[in-house]
Amino acid sequence: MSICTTCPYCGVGCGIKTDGVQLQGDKQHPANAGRLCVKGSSVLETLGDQDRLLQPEVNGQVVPWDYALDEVADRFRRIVDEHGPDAVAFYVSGQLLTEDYYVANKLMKGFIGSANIDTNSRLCMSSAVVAHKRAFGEDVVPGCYEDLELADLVILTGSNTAWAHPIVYQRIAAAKQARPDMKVVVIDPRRTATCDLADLHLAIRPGQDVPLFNGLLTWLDDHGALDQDYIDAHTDGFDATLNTARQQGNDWDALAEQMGVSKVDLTTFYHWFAACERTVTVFSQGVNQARNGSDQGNAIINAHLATGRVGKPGASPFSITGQPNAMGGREVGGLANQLAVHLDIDNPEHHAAVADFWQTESLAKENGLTAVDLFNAVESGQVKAVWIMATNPVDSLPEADRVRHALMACDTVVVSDCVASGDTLACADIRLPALGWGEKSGMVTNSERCVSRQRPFVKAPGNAKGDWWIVTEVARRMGYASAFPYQHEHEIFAEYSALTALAGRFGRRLDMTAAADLSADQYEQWQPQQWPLQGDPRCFGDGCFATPNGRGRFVACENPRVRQIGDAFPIILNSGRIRDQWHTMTRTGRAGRLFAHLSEPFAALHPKDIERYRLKEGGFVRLASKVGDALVRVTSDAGQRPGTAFMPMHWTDQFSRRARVDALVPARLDPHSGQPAFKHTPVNVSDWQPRWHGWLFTVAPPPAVEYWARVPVDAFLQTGQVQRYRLAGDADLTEQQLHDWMPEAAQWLALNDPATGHFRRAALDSEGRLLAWLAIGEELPLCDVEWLANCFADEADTQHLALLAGQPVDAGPDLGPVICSCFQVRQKTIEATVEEGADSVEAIGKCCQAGTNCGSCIPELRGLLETCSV
Ligand SMILES: Nc1nc2c(c(=O)[nH]1)N[C@H]1C(S)=C(S)[C@@H](COP(=O)(O)OP(=O)(O)OC[C@H]3O[C@@H](n4cnc5c(=O)[nH]c(N)nc54)[C@H](O)[C@@H]3O)O[C@H]1N2
Ligand SMILES: Nc1nc2c(c(=O)[nH]1)N[C@H]1C(S)=C(S)[C@@H](COP(=O)(O)OP(=O)(O)OC[C@H]3O[C@@H](n4cnc5c(=O)[nH]c(N)nc54)[C@H](O)[C@@H]3O)O[C@H]1N2
Ligand code: SF4
Ligand SMILES: [Mo]
Repeated sequence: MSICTTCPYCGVGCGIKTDGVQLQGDKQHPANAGRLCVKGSSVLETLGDQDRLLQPEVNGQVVPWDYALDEVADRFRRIVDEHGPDAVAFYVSGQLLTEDYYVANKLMKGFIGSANIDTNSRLCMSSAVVAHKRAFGEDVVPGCYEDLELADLVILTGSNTAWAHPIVYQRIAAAKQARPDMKVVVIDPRRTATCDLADLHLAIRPGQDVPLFNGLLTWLDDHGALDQDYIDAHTDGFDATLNTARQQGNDWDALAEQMGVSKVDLTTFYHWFAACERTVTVFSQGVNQARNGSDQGNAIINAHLATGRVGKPGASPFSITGQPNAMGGREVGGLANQLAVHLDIDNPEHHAAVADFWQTESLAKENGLTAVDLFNAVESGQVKAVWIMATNPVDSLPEADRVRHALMACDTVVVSDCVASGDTLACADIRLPALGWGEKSGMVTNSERCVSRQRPFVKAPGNAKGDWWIVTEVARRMGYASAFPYQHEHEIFAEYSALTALAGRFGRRLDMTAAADLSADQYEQWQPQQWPLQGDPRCFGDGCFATPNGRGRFVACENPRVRQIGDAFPIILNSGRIRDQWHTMTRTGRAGRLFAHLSEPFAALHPKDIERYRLKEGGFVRLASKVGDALVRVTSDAGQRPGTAFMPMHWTDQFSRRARVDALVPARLDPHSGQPAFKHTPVNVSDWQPRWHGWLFTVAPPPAVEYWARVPVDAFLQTGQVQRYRLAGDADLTEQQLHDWMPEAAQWLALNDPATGHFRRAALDSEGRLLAWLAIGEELPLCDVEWLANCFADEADTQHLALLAGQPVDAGPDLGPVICSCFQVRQKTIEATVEEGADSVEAIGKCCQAGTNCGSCIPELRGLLETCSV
């Protein structure tokens, strides 16, 4: 039987229909109407018990649930009694469901009595939250996805929409195809796949967003393009904001020069903005993750307020959320400086109302510690117990090595997670197995405030439990049983929905009250619905805001201080996402297919910088910042601004030797939101030339060498899943070492050529089945890694000669990297179709299927069309 559920990945929140074997986009879901990107359509491949955390563990011992829950409750109880409630903390995640999030927040703020609960949304959305609250009085995204289709101008700033929100990108692309007059502007220092849709790409210098939007305000004023009636009737603070914006003057040549773009491009952008009543500005981490992320958000909103373009069809600022339930977490109050249902901790009336609703006398009175400060407090010993749920701070917080040391030294670290091995899990005293996607049940809210169900369709593995259940059980054991009576997640959702009545009482737009009396059956039947559950799906379109006087607020945004780039760290390191991986890879890292696009950690640099710093394309680069270092491959990318580099955020110590980008990122925070500046880390780069390179296929952990990167292979031996390691090293290798890297085997194939430093080994069992394979050389040994992976899966005994060669005897030509992950179509195949006359994405699809399923590779197909036809 098929069920309808919601994709576990990004904040687009696509509906999925699946029976556990087949999976397709849900045609009825308003977010995607049946479409799915490559991550969504491959999610079934990431399921399975392999490397799952299946039993609770205390100090490394498997224990029954009762024991583990008592232990958590006792330790937290003891620390609170001895040191007060602020000596404990929760660190949670936008990947929790609304019900999980609600009970975690209720327990910490409402009953333990501390607001020391923060979430990874601090790293993600908190600057946008500040911007919304300052401008609108409430953290509300005013618009809907439909607005992107109605707009005449779509601005995508600090957003690699094509890779990070693919279905939103596809909706914009389809709208533009239907209405070719529609314009798309991308603002990003880097040329990304998103730029393929752009009529204009403003490759501004990193961090120049405030000057850009301040310039826009000035330009609109100079050209009589403000909506003065709207400003007068519905807003406060315009004059001061315009004055601040005007401080940089209106010399467009000088401004363009400062921002590193041409004057024509700059004024074209301003002109289009002035001309298009229907303008949507989508913003994401390039805006939020900055020293002045909150101001960057407000500078965008200022331009929309000044033209009356908020919450109207086709016209809105649109902060797009990252995680599947980033929005839900903000609704229930997962941030340390929010109460619940968009109310404020430090507002006495809000406080009294929530305390009354929860029937508690211990409701936290002051804001708690925000993510980075929270882990600083763990480091200093002020926080003595921390419970981490559904996030991986040892990889995703800035100064990640410090975070690891802080956790190692902390008295009590509890981690609830789905997987058995992870960099944060390795620091845990107590490990609690949580249900994952496909097993858990609850609600999520997407970027356009649409609340959808995640429904279970596979059996819980081992003893894993839902996060809400785990928190509820601990709450009961801490003495709060009467406030945590829940038997089923639907009771929690109904309670949360009822609580939103308080939001309405205090003039907030968040309204779920129609779901307050939801029965279990209605909860089961829930169809995706936007809040406010009743009335207009857009917010603030009438010019009435959630501020005390109902007026929207301009926020004067000072230009950032120009930072001198020192000789010690001359490159600005940017970081973010790649198309086929999700965060710390605990899910996407299980599907070999998702490594076909990009299989190793890398730093992308401009070809000029590669030359200047004497790096080698395809070689290795050591990056060092004030706080840490990394070792990754070099990618040449003419779309990088000279003087900048880009590293993906995904690789952890589980997947490579030293490629955690957050080991490099210093904890520089936006002063209003506490969000770290992940996009602008000063680093230096230097070449590393290993003495040898290699490939190793084995089920064993990686050998201790200078560089390794792992890709799981779709082949299983009795001892586990086969892994493919790319290796490189400096030290001489001995026969013994090579021997130690290989398993016990009945038969060996070996080739030694000490003259060229070339060694090959294949380990076979008594029936001739492949157990492990190794090749080492001064250059990277030639082999067909996909063919080799298949040799592990094949029952048939492969020819020994081919095995030693690492490729089939009748090997065809190298077809280059996989571009279309769905149909595994490679670059050379696509290029051949173009050379044979395919002149559009559709034509390529007809010839070789590429791009015809999820469409995630369409931007790359366009790129190939361009390069091949040149
Ligand atoms: N494939 C994939 N998709 C994802 C995720 C994933 O892990 N993988 N994660 C999800 C999550 S949680 C999030 S938050 C979103 C994030 O989605 P995005 O924000 O779109 O993704 P990022 O790659 O972090 O960064 C976006 C862009 O900001 C640009 N940028 C850097 N500095 C500046 C600057 O100074 N100004 C401007 N204007 N731009 C700048 C970067 O070059 C980058 O291209 O993605 C979601 N979707
Ligand atoms: N340098 C740099 N750093 C960044 C960013 C960046 O752009 N650059 N982006 C930041 C942003 S926007 C984000 S959102 C963060 C993301 O960073 P994280 O939140 O640290 O990354 P995830 O890999 O999503 O971690 C989720 C963890 O929860 C587990 N999990 C999954 N589902 C469940 C569940 O239902 N219950 C429980 N208990 N566990 C579950 C997974 O196995 C995994 O270990 O990274 C931030 N860090
Ligand atoms: S765009 Fe892709 S990753 Fe995001 S929700 Fe839709 S299918 Fe999932
Ligand atoms: Mo995020």
